[in-house]
Amino acid sequence: MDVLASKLRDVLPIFRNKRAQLLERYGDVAVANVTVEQIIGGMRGVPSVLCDTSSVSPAEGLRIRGIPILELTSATPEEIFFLLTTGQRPSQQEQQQLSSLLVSNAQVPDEVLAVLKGMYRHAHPMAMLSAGLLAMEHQSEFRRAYEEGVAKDRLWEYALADCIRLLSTITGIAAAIYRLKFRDGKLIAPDPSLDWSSNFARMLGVSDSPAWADLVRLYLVLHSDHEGGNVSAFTGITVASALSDPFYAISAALNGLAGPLHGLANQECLAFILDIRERYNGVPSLDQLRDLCWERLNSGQVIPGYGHAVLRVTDPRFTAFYQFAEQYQLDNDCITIAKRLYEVVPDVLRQHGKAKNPYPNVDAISGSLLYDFGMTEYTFYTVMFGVSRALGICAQLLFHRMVNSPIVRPKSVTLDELEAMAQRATVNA
Ligand code: HAX
Repeated sequence: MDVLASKLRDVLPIFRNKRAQLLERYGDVAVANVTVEQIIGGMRGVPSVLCDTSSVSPAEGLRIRGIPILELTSATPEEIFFLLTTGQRPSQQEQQQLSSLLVSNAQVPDEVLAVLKGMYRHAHPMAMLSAGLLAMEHQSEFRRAYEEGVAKDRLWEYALADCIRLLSTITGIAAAIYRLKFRDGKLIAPDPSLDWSSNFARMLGVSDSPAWADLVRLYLVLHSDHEGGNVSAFTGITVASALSDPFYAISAALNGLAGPLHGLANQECLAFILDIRERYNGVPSLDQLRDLCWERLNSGQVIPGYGHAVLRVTDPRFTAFYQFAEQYQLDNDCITIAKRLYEVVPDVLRQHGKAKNPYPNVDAISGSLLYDFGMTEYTFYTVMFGVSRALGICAQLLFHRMVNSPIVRPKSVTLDELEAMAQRATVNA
C-alpha cells in the first residue's frame, strides 16, 4: 500500500485546499437551475455530484483525470488506478509496486469460496460477485479503525487499505465464479509474477493467447470509471458517504451495475446478437437487420448497446474495442453482426425519434470480443465490467474520504410539493 499511500499523502493537501477554496469563494453561488422534468426524470443532467476522477461530456465521452480515454488504450489498469486516485501518471517503478500490491491477495479466502460454492448452481454471477465482496467485509480495516475512534481525516488511509485488499482479491473471486459456474470448478492459482490484468486473464483460464490477455487489459481499462452520476458509482459513493466501508460500498455499487439498463446491457447485447445469428443462420444483410430493429422497437423493446444518458456521440470505448478487433483481425459472426448493427441502428433510432443518442455505447461490441476468445457464457460479462468498475468507484470513494465529504442527502419532494414549487416559480417568473 505504501506506494499509493505516500503519493496520496502528497496530493492530499492539494485536493483539500482546492475543495476548501471553492467552498469559501463560491459556496453560496447558484450554478444551475433544476426543472420539474429533471426531478421527475431521474435527476438527468443536474450537476449535483462531486467526482474528480473522471468526466463524461456529451460530445466526447470519457476523460480520466482530463485525459481522453482513447489516449489511454495502451495503459495497464494499475496505471489507470494510480491516475484515477492521484491525478498523476505513475513512474515505471510506482506502477510495478502497485502491481505487486494488487496481485498479493488474489487467492480467494476460504470463507468467501464457501459462499460462492453455496451459490453457484442457481445464482447469477453478479449476485455471486456482490456476495463474495460482502463475505470479505469482516476483513475491513476501515470499519475497525472507525470503531477504534481513528480521527475522521485519517480514515482515508484505512479506506485505501480496504480498497487495495478488495481490488487484489476481486479478480480471484471473479475467476472463481467463472470456474465454478461455467468450467470444471477447479480454480487456477494466481501467479504473483504477473500484473493485475494478466493474472486475471490467466485465472479465468479461457485462453493462453497473448491477445486474450491484451483484451482483458483493455477491458479493465475501458470500463474503469465513467464519472460519478451513473447508477453504480452514485450508489457506491452514497453508501460510502454513510461511512460504510468499501466492501459494503462496492458490493452495493455492483448491485446497481447488475441492472439491464446499466452494466447488464453487455449481457443483453450479446444475447441480442446471438439471437440474430440464430434467426438468420449467420450474418444477416443490412436490410434484414433494419427490419429486425424496427420489429423490436415496434414491440416496445430497446436496442441493447445503443443510447446513453449523457453521451451524444459514438462512445469512444466502443471505438477502442472496434479498433482492437481490427488490430487483431478478429473475425467471427458476432463481431460482423455488431459492426453491421453500427451501420444500421443509428439511422433507425434517429427515425424512431425517441432516443436522444442513437449511437452505440461500449456494450454494443465488448461481448462479441470476449465471445471470440471462447468466453461464450455471457451472463458473466457484467462481472468483467464489475471488476473493472471497482477501480473507479474505489478511487471515487477514496477521494471523498480524503476531502472529508459529508453524507449524501439530497432532498426529495412529493408530487404535491413539486406542483406547489412549480406554481410558485411560475408566479414569480
Ligand atoms: N432503443 C430504443 N429506445 C431507446 C434506446 C434504445 N437503445 N435508448 C433510449 N431509448 C428511448 C428510451 O427508452 C426513452 O423512451 P421513453 O420516453 O418511452 O421512456 C427515450 O428513448 C428517451 O431516452 P433517452 O433520454 O435517450 O435515454 P435515457 O437517458 O433515459 O436512457 C439508456 C439511457 C442507456 C438507459 C437507454 O439509452 C437504453 O435503454 N439503452 C439500451 C440499453 C443500454 O445499452 N444500456 C447500457 C448503457 C451504457 C451503460 O450504462 N453501461 O453500463
